[in-house]
Amino acid sequence: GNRTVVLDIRGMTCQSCVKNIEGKLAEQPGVTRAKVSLADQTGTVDYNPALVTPQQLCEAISNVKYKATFKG
Ligand code: 9UX
Repeated sequence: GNRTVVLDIRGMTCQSCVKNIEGKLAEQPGVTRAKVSLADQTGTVDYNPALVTPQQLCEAISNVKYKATFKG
């Protein structure tokens, strides 16, 4: 079944950042839900572990502006 991971996302400064990252997460294989919080600097993602890993999700959204990590 699906799993949920909470990513720590550094570098978001506005709601457009939130929407950009939610869109990027949503287009990754196996992602069924992505909700990003500017206030918490997190992203909560439901995903199919047969199709994608939390590490891959972090790599998909990290760039010069944002840095995503996860615990575990
Ligand atoms: Mo908001 Mo985020 O103006 O890269 S979209 S800062």
